[in-house]
Amino acid sequence: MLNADRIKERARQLGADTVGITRPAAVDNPDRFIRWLVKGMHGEMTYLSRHLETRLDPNRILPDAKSIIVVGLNYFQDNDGTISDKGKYKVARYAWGVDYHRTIRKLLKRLRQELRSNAPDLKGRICVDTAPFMDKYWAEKAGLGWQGKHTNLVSRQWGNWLLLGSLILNHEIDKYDAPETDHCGNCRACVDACPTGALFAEYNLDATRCISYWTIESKSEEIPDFISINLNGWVFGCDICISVCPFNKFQKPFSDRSFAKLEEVGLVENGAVVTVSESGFRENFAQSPLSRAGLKGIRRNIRAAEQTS
Ligand code: B12
Ligand code: SF4
Ligand code: SF4
Repeated sequence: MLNADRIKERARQLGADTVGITRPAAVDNPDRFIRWLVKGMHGEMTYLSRHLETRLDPNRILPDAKSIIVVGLNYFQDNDGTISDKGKYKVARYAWGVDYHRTIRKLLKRLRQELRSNAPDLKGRICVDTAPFMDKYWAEKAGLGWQGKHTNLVSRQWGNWLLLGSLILNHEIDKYDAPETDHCGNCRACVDACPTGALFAEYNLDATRCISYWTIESKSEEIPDFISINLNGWVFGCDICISVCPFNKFQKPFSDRSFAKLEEVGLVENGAVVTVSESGFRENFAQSPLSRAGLKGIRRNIRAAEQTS
């Protein structure tokens, strides 16, 4: 049987800041997710409605799944780096460095490879956003934190700055972690701080009202007025609800260098990116999460932020 302590130690050596292990099972309260979809709160993110049964049961991702190892990587950094923090426009922190999908996938691939060398029949599926898998839900089950009222995972050790990835295995592990409990209490700082009302109720987010959705995911030609007037400089993602959380008193700077702010991010913060060519953008931002919106999307967002600045 695989040894939990050894797995955790190795995952930490490979770059994880926090690790937990849980058993797979069907997701509790699947109705919440289904209701959210039925109400159309996913907007253009139609991929969320595909493979619904798989998203609600990891055994459909890996038949005979026995364990889920969840890692969290801390990406926090202050605005005091060498690169401009006086830009006109704001980029969400998770997008300052190299795309975390690559970093976390690489870590989990290495871990899987090492586990396989001791257990040749081991099968493992890696999930970092791309699989139909609920990253925050499983991270809570594995004890990394809890889903706060802004719906993201909050950690008592790291605050709100963890990015998540999971490895589903067909092997038992000798110890499983207890889920973390909710520590939000009476606080509702995140809900009150959301400028667009996207957090329309505690633990409920309507993506179609969220700045992060409009500036990253939407392919719409223009940003609607009810979002533009609230951008306040945000042109890629939004960190408002996760920044105001009191559990950020535990935040500390990242240790994985891939999260260090890339110089190109300055081009977006000062607006100079609008003059860059398509090929220049592709080249400069190839490793960056900003490539998800594309140059067209970033220009659209800057136009919208400009209108109201
Ligand atoms: C789609 C998506 C988005 C969408 C929708 C966000 C959302 N909250 O669902 C948009 C584009 C808006 C978005 C934004 C962001 N995202 Co995003 N996103 C995802 C993605 C791909 C899927 C999430 C999902 O399934 N949403 C569907 C909804 C229905 O699920 P849910 O939030 O779990 O909702 C549940 C709760 O509300 C709960 N619920 C309802 N009522 C109640 C009541 C109680 C009491 C409780 C406890 C729960 C509860 O039930 C719902 C259904 O299960 C995940 C990766 C993944 N595959 O999991 C990353 C992910 C959630 N995103 C991430 C990040 C970093 C962000 C941003 C911070 C980026 C930014 N700075 O702009 C913002 C945060 C905005 C916010 N407040 O959530 C990280 C979060 C890490 C963390 N620490 O939690 C993830 C996990 C990616 C990763 N692998 O690290 N994202
Ligand atoms: S990311 Fe911004 S717009 Fe979206 S819920 Fe949080 S505060 Fe509101
Ligand atoms: S700001 Fe308050 S309510 Fe929101 S997640 Fe943090 S502790 Fe919970």
